[in-house]
Amino acid sequence: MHYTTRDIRNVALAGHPGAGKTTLFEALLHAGGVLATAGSVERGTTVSDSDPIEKARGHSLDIAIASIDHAGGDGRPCHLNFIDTPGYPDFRGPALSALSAVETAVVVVDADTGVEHGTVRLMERARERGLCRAIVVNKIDHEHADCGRVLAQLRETFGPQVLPLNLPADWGRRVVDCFSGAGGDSDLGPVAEWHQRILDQVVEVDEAAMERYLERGESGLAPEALHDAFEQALREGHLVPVCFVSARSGVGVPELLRVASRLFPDPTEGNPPPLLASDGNGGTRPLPVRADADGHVIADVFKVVNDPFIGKLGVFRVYQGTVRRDTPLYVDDGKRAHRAGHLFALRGREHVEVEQAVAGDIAAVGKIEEVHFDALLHDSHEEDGVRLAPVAFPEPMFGLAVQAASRGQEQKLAQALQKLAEEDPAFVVAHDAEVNETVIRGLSELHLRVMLERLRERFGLQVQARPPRIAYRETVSAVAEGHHRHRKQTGGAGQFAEVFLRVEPLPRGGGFEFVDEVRGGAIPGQFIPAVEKGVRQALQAGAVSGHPVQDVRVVVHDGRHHAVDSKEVAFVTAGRKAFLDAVSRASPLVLEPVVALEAWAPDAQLGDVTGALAARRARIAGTGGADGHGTGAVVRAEVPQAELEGFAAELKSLTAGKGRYVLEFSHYEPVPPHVQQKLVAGWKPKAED
Ligand SMILES: Nc1nc2c(ncn2[C@@H]2O[C@H](COP(=O)(O)OP(=O)(O)O)[C@@H](O)[C@H]2O)c(=O)[nH]1
Ligand SMILES: [Mg+2]
Repeated sequence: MHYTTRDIRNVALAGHPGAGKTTLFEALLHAGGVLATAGSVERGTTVSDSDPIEKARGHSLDIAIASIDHAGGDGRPCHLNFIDTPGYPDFRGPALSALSAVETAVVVVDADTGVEHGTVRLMERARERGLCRAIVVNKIDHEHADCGRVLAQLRETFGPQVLPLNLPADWGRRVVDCFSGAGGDSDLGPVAEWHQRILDQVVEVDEAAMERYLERGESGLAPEALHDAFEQALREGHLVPVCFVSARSGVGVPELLRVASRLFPDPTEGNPPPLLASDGNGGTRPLPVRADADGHVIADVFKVVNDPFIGKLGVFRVYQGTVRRDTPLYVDDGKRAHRAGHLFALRGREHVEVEQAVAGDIAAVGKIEEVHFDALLHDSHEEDGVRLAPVAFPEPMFGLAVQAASRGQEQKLAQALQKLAEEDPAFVVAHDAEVNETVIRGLSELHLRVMLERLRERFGLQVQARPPRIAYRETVSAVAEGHHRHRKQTGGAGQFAEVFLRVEPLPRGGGFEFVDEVRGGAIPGQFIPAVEKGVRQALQAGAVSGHPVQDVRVVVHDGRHHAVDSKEVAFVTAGRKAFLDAVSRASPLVLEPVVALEAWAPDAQLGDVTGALAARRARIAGTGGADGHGTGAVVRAEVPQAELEGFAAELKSLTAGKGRYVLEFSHYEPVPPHVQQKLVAGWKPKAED
């Protein structure tokens, strides 16, 4: 079917785990004629949860994309790209990247459990990203569903701009339109009342429409004027429409599809994408882009898939222009253009070859090695330096040091880890050169466990894993002077250098500054870099406990040299030792990484979990019955990373396996004195001259 930019809708399904996103995705594909029958999560037959590990676990770990071609309003075609996202915060890397590729986020809420912490978190992330938001209340067939209560709760939580487009009727056996229609009764009272409310809300954004509406009532509103006001209200968050469905029985699903085609924004109607261009001075400026199919190509890769048959696929969203098979594509600021050759539309794990992707569409391209998550694809050097504003991903802190279980597989392991890291922006692989150790980091123990399962499943690799070293740092907490005179006589030529310097603490995150205040050539200019080099050596190797020193300023202010014996190497040594001397007087501190942790546990075990965290030097930031329906409470805490060893197992045993947690980097903080003593005593600096 031929479609244009105006016919496209990009919609991400987001929400708390278990709300029914994957089931709804399946039901939409069925209602849209893509699937003859809808699969089920329980039987492992859905398009979205098609990965063997997802099937085994019964929930989504990654995003899935599929499109539906559907007759929209007025006989126009409609091309809907739906993205199903995982709800668990452990897998929020891929979920957040999906939000950067769509105009509309549909937050799915369970009619039984109501608003949950995942609901609130994702509504917030979608708002931050400038997306149009809609809410789908799912499971209206559920025996405990209480649609009236859930709607009230949604309006209480997110504001009175949350208003239904349709209403459940006959106790969830059908839905009635309350936006275009005004007659009849529903499970939530007379349809006319809700109709009035949503119309009032929509016309509020448009003064002219408002006036006509007040004068002549609804008949004063031309359909186009109402449509435009509706889009504006969505864009501004002045309206968050609600639809009711049962993904399981299919009630309300065709209606939702119709709402998406008729009322969700097309790529020209959503808020403009946050594209940035370089301003020529190392900074960036906003780049206004229109979803114009005839413009230069600007597309952003928001997902990388390593397909066993096709190889590496870059899934991209086109913001401007049209990508054809023979379009030359530059990746970021690369010099050489690539020809796509083949373009694909996605349906879960399957790919269908397509001719082109117009502005606003989502498609995939294979066989371009340079493609990576967040790569910008463009067809002209004029767009060099353009980027999509980065998504604020959490910095992963749950680490494991890994090693191939059998010898000779190191190379294969490195490549496999590289591939996994490409697919998930919250999974990183680092090499700790000092101890020659490969460290993987993710958001939780579960996150990494799934990655290890993937290594086994997809690459046939077994690994040994253990906790990695803690990335301690050192700093100083006072200003102090340091001095060193280096003199060495070996046979004929000697070495001489003398350095006076001062160290000063910088605020946390201040890094390192080096200042030259030497007057009158006491240290000749050409030797200053040597002094800095020596200081940097000590910075790297550590001064008191063997960990890199940070957040210090070093001011070199005096010294002495010798016309013949002063050499670069002499000043390197003098600089290093003067620095160590200064640090030893500057009340040095060992810093440790502190993580922000969020743990979920059944209400009854909340106290035990809080206690277990407190015993690990945690500062509890807050606790709460997160969803208020007895399905779990949440604890937020700041905990030194070093104290978290074994916490996964402890949480599991305290909560009979029901507890979960995720963590991300928060900040560095001094260790308690007894820990510092231990770390300092345990360090043996390498013997040096
Ligand atoms: N009763 C009922 N159960 C549903 C409905 N939609 C989903 N479920 C069930 O809710 C559970 C979670 O569904 P799933 O689609 O995996 O949720 P997700 O985590 O949001 O993707 C599964 O057991 C589904 O069968 C519905 O409309 N009605
Ligand atoms: Mg799911």
